[in-house]
Amino acid sequence: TADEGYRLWLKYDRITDAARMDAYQRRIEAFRIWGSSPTLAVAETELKRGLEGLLGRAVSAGNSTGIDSNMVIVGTLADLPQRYTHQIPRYAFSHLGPEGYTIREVTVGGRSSIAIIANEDIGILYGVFHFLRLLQMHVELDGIDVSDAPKVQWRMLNHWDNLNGTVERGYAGLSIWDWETLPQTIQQRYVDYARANASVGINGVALNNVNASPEILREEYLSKVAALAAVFRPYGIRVFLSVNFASPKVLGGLDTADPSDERVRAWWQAKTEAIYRLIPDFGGFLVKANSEGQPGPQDYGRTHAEGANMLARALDAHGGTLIWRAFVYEAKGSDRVMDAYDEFARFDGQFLPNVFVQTKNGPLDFQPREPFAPLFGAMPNTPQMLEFQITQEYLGFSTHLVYLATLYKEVLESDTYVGGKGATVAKIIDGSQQGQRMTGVAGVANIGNVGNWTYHPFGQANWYAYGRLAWDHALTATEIAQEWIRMTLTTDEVAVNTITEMMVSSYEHLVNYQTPLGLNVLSSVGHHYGPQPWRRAGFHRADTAGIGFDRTGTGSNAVVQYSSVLQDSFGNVANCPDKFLLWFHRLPWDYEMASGRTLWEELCFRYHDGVAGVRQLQEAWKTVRHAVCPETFQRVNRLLAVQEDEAVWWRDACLWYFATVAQKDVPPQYEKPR
Ligand code: GCW
Repeated sequence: TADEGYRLWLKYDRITDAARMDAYQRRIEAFRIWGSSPTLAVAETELKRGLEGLLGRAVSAGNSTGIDSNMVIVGTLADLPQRYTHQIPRYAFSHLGPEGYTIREVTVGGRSSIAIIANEDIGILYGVFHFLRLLQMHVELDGIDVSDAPKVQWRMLNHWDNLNGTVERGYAGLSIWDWETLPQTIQQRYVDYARANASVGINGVALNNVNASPEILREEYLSKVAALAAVFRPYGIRVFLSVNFASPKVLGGLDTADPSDERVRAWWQAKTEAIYRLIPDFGGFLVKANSEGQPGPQDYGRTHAEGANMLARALDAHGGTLIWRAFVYEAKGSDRVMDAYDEFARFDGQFLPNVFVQTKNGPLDFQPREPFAPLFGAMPNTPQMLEFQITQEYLGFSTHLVYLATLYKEVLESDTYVGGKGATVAKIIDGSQQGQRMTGVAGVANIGNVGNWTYHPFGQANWYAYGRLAWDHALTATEIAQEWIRMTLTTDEVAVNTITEMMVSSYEHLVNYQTPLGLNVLSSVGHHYGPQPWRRAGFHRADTAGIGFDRTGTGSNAVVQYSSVLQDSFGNVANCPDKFLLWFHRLPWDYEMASGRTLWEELCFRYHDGVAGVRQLQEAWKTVRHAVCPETFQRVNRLLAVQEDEAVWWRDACLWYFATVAQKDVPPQYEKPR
């Protein structure tokens, strides 16, 4: 169909499985929502649209006929009549919090219905999306009893969208924000964006690039921002803005942006007040300061903490939140991966309570694979927001099929060993390990204004999976893939399994054909598209003697930023996992690997294996042709061909280059570089 892809995972196409359809038809005659609010109104619209689409008939928002049979009953604990809720113990609701919900069978006078119940209206909306997901996945409804609530408070998308419509590191067209026609023109796309986000529980969005234009704080832009905030509000989504630290100079005509200057403080206070007059539930500011040329407090001899606290104070008066990024590498020493920790760990406990420090998952920069950033665990008195990248800056742009849930899970499940075993990054982030009360996760968005939002049809899965994991980090990559496939592509069992296998294996293929064994930043300088290892010697350190970055005591000693247990494993070549080997160690080409191969042979093997993996994806995709829509089939098919071509390009460029440096030959069992 023409809109193939635009509807994302919210297609609600008529169910074709006859038995399933029959069961659902009998169970769902009508629905009824108690209470009224803008959020309940969008919940009702969604439920009606979903049910009518899936069941293929009109479904009335029944005035209760008095016969409570085969209904979908929806409402908050406060709004619903007692007859639906009295059977449910009150404690079942206490742990649901403001955003959680329960979906269960309720029986009144011997007649059974399904109830979606929450404490607050937003929980109802999330419950409705969950219910529709169950139907899309053909889940049995008899005896249903699910309860769910988010593990993390802020589940954010960060857009790196510029005001001129371009998107930094965006590969899906231009920005979806049409600043020119806002605030008057509200595009349907803004609404559908909010629906998609709410369907996975995303509740905060930073609209503009962290390399922030001061212009965003001009009044004309703020009225546009307010118009978007009004669209998102019923969906439980609050708007944040990235701000430029030098705004008081650029916009305010001051001669300084020094955070200790009274005029600067007053300027931010007044600006913040003006924002809250327009947007009473404004989320707050996101700041990239003293990083990659951006202005910041250090320009005036002040610290990150002083800069952040100045803005946090202005926001605090209105209940706002300040998110300060830890992505800094104006390398004091010779190893940039150490900088964020060196710069930030010492400020633990010095930030005001409404400040998040936002830290990328790894200590370098969104590489295909990095160990987790050692700041996680190292700031027990500071709320830390974990920043993932959904846009595939270093993972094949929007032309490679790479399912990122695998990467996200690897990070979330990494044990920091801070304060003992089991202190995973997930537990640091959700506050359960160190007791932070504010908690959050951010993902750098991969969407743009192309018809299907993400360009690669499987890019949608990364948006989806990010949202699902932000809500519940205990979900597995496999189950999330299956949800997404069933909702988006097909419910054919064999095809679902094939595509799941494709998705779950895809990440390792990319790591292998781009940066195996802990290598990183072999990509082209600037745009980061394709390989350019010959300009990346500072990262891989290859020469005739060997390859890898020594981060042990004989090198930069970055490994000391990790807990002692990890120092023993990462820092010890015999214990270091292969996947991080060359991240932490510099080794001779003939170093013998656990596989029995030499390091050089292992590199050849991995690059070869990565390409072979992409060819497996191509083969597997061919087998699901009958089960997915023809347009999507062709599109993915073509993209896989590009991916295969580029995987070969990566392998050949890297192996040719390393072979030259190492003065080695590629063993005959592996394909020779072209
Ligand atoms: O990965 C790098 C990107 C920059 C980006 C920066 C950051 C927004 O190449 O484009 O700038 O990270 O995260 O600040």
